[in-house]
Amino acid sequence: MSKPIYVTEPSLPPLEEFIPYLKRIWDNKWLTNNGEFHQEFETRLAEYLGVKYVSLFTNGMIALQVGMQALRITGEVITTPFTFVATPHAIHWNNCQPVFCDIEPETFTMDPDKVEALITPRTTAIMPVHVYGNPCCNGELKQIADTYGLKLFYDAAHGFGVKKDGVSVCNWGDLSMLSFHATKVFNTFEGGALVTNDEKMKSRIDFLKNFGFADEVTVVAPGSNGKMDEFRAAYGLLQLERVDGEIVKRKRVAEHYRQALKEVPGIQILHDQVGIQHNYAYFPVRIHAEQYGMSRDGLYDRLKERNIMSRRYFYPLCSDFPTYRSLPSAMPSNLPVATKIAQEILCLPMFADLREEMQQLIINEIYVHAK
Ligand code: T4K
Repeated sequence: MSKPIYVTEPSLPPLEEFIPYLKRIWDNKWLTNNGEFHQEFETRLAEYLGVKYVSLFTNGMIALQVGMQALRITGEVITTPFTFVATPHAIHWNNCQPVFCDIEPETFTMDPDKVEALITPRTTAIMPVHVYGNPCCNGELKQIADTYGLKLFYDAAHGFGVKKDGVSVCNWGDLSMLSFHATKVFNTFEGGALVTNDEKMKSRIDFLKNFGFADEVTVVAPGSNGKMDEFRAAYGLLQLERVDGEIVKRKRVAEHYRQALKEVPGIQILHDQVGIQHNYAYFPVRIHAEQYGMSRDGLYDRLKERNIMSRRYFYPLCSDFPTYRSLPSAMPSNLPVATKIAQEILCLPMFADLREEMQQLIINEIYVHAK
């Protein structure tokens, strides 16, 4: 059987380009704790994103956890069930309670019209997710956050390179978290970042990601250890030079899917939004079983038999996991849109080096099962 086609495949720079960076790390024997590559990567990333400050992290999950501490979030946090489980887990690890809000049917992001009804005296923050890189309705969410004095902390794990009207979505809210996991548009093997335009927030985050140390003998808060090491910071510098080209290649893959699948009954495709520079992080489609002739799970299984590993991100909904399902906001009747989309969604393989003949295999298999 041929090699599986996975939902994603990381892009790596040529190994020989990384060797000089490794040599330098070996020579300096400076491996972590705010080394030269770490400092340079933070600066270059802030320039790339058009933001004031970036704090690098060892992964996105720790960045989320530390970001909540930095913002002093307590009590209840309004979030989306249609996300990777890291989002509610970060809330849970901060001894807070996630309150699940339904999503919009077009973008799958938090529905701002449903937020106000979920606010209680215990609510201190809203944590929306730019799921698949689709930007949330920042204007409405910010207005609600401002009106009720809530923090707005974006899980922008999928949002690298996404811009609205030429401005990175990482400029939105009090804080944004990026993930640089191997499966992301921009990867540093594992990695992540918190992004802010507030200088004081940047230094608070930097204390908190280094055990709370402000200097050699002063611990200002019960911090964690979220630091990115020199290996990944150096690799990130190299990746930064390539990422725009990778996004262009992803766009080509997305356009080919859209063109090829547009006539298939029951396959609903997401289109680019006006004014948004997308990153094509994922290629989600909705399978409408009656029109298509097969359920989402049916197609998922058929593709798998052909060694095509699509994924049902984000099924089950986070609100259906044992830790969360007894919460009042987790009831499926409160989350009708998310519940429906979680049953219909399928992420097709999407990565920069998805060759045309591989993509054609996927498209053919989808056609074969159509009514
Ligand atoms: N918030 C959101 C909204 C997120 O989506 C995530 C992470 C986070 C927060 C937390 O950020 P991090 O702490 O991860 O930085 C993956 C990733 O592990 C996870 O990072 C990601 N979201 C989530 C959506 O997807 P899995 O369990 O689906 O990964 P896995 O190992 O099944 O990989 C998927 C496919 O990718 C594999 O079938 C093959 C391919 N692959 C994977 C890896 C790891 C490769 O080709 N090479 C690789 O090295 O969770």
